[in-house]
Amino acid sequence: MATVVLGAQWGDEGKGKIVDVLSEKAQLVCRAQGGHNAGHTIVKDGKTFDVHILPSGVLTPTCTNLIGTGCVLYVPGFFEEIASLESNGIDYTDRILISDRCHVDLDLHTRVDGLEEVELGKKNIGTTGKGIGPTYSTKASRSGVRVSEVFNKTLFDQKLRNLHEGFRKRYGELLKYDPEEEIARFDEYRTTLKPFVVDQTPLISSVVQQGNPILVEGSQATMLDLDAGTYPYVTSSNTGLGGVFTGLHISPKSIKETIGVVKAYTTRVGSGPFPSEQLNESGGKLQQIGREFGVTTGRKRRCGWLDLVVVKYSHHVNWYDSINLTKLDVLDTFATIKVATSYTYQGQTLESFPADLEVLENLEVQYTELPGWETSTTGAKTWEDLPENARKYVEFIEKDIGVKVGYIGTGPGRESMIVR
Ligand code: 2SA
Ligand code: GDP
Ligand code: MG
Repeated sequence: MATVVLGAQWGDEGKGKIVDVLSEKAQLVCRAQGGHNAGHTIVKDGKTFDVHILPSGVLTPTCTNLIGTGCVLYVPGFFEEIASLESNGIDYTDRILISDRCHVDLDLHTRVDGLEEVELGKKNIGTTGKGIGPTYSTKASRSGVRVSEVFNKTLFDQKLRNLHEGFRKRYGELLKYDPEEEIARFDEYRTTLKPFVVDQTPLISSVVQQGNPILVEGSQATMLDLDAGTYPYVTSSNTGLGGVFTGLHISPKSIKETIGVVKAYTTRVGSGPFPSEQLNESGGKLQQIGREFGVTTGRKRRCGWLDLVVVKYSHHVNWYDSINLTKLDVLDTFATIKVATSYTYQGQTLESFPADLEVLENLEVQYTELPGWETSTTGAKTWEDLPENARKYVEFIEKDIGVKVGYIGTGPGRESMIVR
């Protein structure tokens, strides 16, 4: 049976932490979508680990970790992460697998990502610059390269030269890319990559048929989903529940629990609408106390109050069975805490999170003010450890969304978690 962990806002809610915690009970931890744009931080025994393409079960010795079909793989980045495991003395032998159907994120795609952003000028997406959009684009236009094709040198070289030719026609000299250099690099990866590559279908089906636990780790989040998110300010994969099925081919019937990870406030990195953003002292305080910096790019994350219109919308996209509310401790010093509870546009209350960017830019946000608790919750491990106003904050969220808050984060370490 599978447990699915999904980001409910604009990412960086703390998915890595709960996946690490839950991985102790999983046989297989799978990533279904995204690439090394993700940045999942795990704090274990006082040590901090960042993973990007590797699933967050890698630190759990009993866990096998799969980079599933719906992911895109940047091979040099994969080997860098493997090297970092080695330098930290983590034994990953036979525990890291890559689907042979993943698409390969090439340096060529990285170059194109940069050029697309430059072309957009002020309207740029604020991508991580990791080639994600161009890799999913070549996948959709059927000219991409799959991991299985890396092992057929003649085919791989030809496909890479063809891709280069297409982009050269589009960007000319600006491309500044030599396909032969990348081809030569892949001549070296070919043998080192091979042992990691599998056909995911028999692997997943045998784990499911034996009734063993699978944990699925979402990356990015609902509001960055290619279909459900704030398009075009999104990533290029389905970060919601749908991506789990296309990326891993598990049956909806085998999902036992879907956990939505919700930060106790909101952050966004990159451009695009963010109705509850606080470009003021409160936003600065959240950024500072929450140490809100991109794990992959180091960019400062934009910060604002918790937005329940967003979380409710995200619930209606993914249908959470429970919520993991994270970073509650970051709110410890606020005397009052605001929560966005509805939007109005041209005097009318909106029924749900709107699709239209024009509406998003011009809507008004209604907030409910709740009293803070002004007491430290850092490291709290039980519901009773929480001050009354913190419990009321959690209950307010539960009531508004209609989903139980089953897990509460009170610090970065895996032990700082309340399970209800
Ligand atoms: P891309 O690179 O094509 O996926 O960018 C498109 C948008 O998706 C956003 N995006 C992210 N948002 C939050 N966290 C992500 N991972 C890193 C982290 C981000 C970082 O964990 O901190 O280090 O900057 C992530 N990955 C993609 C991106 O900002 C664009 O808005
Ligand atoms: P992800 O992309 O959803 O995995 O989240 P990130 O790892 O990018 O960002 C979450 C950050 O918050 C990381 O630095 C975590 O170590 C940290 N974190 C996670 N949960 C908590 C929590 O409950 N409290 C605090 N203070 N930090 C947390
Ligand atoms: Mg992150």
